[in-house]
Amino acid sequence: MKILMLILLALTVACSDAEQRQCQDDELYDQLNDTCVPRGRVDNNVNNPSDMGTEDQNNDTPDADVVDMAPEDSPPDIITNPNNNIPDECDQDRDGSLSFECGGQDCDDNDGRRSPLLQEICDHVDNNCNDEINDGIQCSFYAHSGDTLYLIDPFKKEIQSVLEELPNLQDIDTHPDGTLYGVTFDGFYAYDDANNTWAKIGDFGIDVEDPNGMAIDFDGTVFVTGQDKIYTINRLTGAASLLGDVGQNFYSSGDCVVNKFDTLFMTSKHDETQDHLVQVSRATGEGTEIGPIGYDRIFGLIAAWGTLYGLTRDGELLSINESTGEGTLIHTFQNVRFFGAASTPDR
Ligand SMILES: [Ca+2]
Ligand SMILES: [Ca+2]
Ligand SMILES: [Ca+2]
Ligand SMILES: [Ca+2]
Repeated sequence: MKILMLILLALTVACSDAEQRQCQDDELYDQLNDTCVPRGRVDNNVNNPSDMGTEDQNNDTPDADVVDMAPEDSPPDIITNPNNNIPDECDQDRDGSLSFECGGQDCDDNDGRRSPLLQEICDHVDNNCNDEINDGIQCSFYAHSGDTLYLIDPFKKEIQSVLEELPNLQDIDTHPDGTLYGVTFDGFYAYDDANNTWAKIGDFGIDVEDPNGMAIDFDGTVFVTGQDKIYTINRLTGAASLLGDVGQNFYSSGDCVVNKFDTLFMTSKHDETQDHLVQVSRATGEGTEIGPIGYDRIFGLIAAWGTLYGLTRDGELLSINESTGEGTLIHTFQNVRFFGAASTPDR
């Protein structure tokens, strides 16, 4: 009995396939009425959406909607973007916004980062086509010298003084909740931005030699680098614990940082000619060389908007390649000696 049913089923499928292949190129197979119909008339004959799906699978023909929207008499030389049916020549960057030439409002049809449909983000361009770069958004990170807290905009290359009384901070960083924390030689601090003051949370409790770098990861774990060691800090009490030796003669030059992938980096001054970028295990503190940066005395590292920035004692702002360590000068701020800097909360 089972064998008989299988044979019948196979015959039915074979018969059905054979009938479908009989339709001409300009026809579609209408399964509901078991007949071939001219393209473009399928919708008139098929009322049940589920039947349309079956038909598509059995006939290997274009979707009925596509047939309706792209009739056969379309000019063959205009290619349409399958996502929005705008001719490619009118939307070269495929951001869904038409060029001026085609009557649209895309202020740059060769740049998908720019369109009146987009929101402004922190980068080097005017994303929303209103002729202003980064308007209406905050694109700055905190940095500090020995006595002044600054906001730095790396896109407009602007620096703004925020506070001029600091508790001898060696470095600062931002918790994912937005709170700014700092370390001095003798303890752990938090910035109270409502009152524009720094408050001490507590002492380290152990000897931490020359703590000159601090970073906070996405779990809120606070790391501090000092000489050839890395520590973690209890954020509620300030108490420090040794995580481990960084190893390989690495020696903290001035900062560590966690990027948006939670990778921990530090700068090392073991080479007298220049600082090196070192990746550090968040579990053991063990360091791995990434590469020479080409600049020395990098006292601030910042992860922000997907870029790793460095700030030097000579007022230089660098971008640092996370894969090679190579530093590129963005700008030199005059008369500023950077001691430390903080990443943005979302890195
Ligand atoms: Ca466009
Ligand atoms: Ca565009
Ligand atoms: Ca804009
Ligand atoms: Ca922008």
